[in-house]
Amino acid sequence: MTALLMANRPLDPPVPAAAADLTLRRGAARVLLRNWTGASTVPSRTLYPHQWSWDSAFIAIGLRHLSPRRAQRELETLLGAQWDDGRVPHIVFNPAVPLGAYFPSPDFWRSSQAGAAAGAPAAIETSGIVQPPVHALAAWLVHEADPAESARRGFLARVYPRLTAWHRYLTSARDLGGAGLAAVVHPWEPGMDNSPCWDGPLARIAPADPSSFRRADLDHGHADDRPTDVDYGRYVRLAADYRDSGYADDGHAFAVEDPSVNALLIVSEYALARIARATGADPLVHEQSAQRLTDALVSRLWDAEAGQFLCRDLVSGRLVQERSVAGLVPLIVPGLPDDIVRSLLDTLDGPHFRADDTGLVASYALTGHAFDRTRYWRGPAWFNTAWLIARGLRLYRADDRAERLRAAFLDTARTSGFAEYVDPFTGDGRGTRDFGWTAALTLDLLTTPHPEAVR
Ligand code: 9WN
Repeated sequence: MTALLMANRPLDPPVPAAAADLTLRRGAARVLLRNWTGASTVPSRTLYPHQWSWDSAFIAIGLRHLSPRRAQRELETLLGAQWDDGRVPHIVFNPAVPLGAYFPSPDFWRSSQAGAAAGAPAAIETSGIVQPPVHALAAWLVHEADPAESARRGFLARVYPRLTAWHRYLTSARDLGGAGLAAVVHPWEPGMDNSPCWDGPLARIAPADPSSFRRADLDHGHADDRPTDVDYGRYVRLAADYRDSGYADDGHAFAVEDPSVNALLIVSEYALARIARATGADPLVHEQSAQRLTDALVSRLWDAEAGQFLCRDLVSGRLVQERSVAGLVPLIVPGLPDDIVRSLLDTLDGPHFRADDTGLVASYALTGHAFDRTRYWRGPAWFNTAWLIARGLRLYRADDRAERLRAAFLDTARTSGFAEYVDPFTGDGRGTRDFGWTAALTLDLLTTPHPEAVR
């Protein structure tokens, strides 16, 4: 080749889109295969070496494209650790993992003993708190990936009673505000652990003595990406108090109605209606419950002035004046009034959330007083919330916007090595890498670019 021709050749020939997608798909599949433990998938081999509840739901949604059977198993393993009162624990511990690998460990939660009155399993150790109910949605999507295999294994018929009991727990024992919405009683429950939304409600909680526990997260995560020691002390205090009450759902010092948790509950109720119809049960009861929850979500948590949903602190009775991505997630809820949808779309693309350089959605307002571009849930962009918002955009026919978010998601998942979360301005990976739901939802967006809404 002549020097002239060499000089004209682009240094980095563009990789054709199809080839780039294939490489990304293979990378995502590799993460899911490596994180599989035989019965479920760990979010991260280092930072999170057990099974987490909402992670497993997102992971199953991706895993269904690799192995519908393994995706069913993922959900069945989680539901196998359900308590008799209906709660699905936020962590199911792997007994083969050393106690020091993650804190709080099984000897902290002591579920099989302290949770006995609430019906915790005797032979499996779990945490005693919960995470957002993405599971019925996941079960339906997993079923749809291979209805014949699902029918052969009786998948829907087996998970339906467990999912129904799970939702019943949330809408009864956790209706702490008395208006029909499910409340969370610990910042780990909504899955957005360190959100500034909790700063006010948490300020009332006295931190546990720092010498009474040892954080394992700092062995693998960077201190700047993780919660502060004082916040950790408060998490520990709340969890210990809950445990010492026998995991009873009264007298909570921290109780919040979160819009994202309730939006996911609504979407999962609609999924449960589909599951009911497919198994010969009554879908109506779930559809009515979804509609009641939607009314309560709008009347209790919509803030027209903010142009988004807010959290309600049940101890003070007031809305928490902090803008979190949790307030945009309800875009996935079918049947919202038009003016609310328009406002949500404006807020999504307004100064608070629009991270132009990456095209992703910040976890907390870029303009907020507590914004922090690296510390988790206080600003960084996450992939599960982007996936949810992209679904909401499709639901409300904002297809171009959904496509841009999808493209930004895939690009950043690739460049960040399937990071847990990223700096919203640069897309630089933060937290851990080869993170389960980032890989799983990548596979899902590559395989089902135009998802149908579940209603
Ligand atoms: C506590 C596992 C979990 C996610 C949460 C995320 C983080 C745990 C932690 O990791 O929380 O549950 O130790 O920080 O905030 O959403 O489910 O991936």
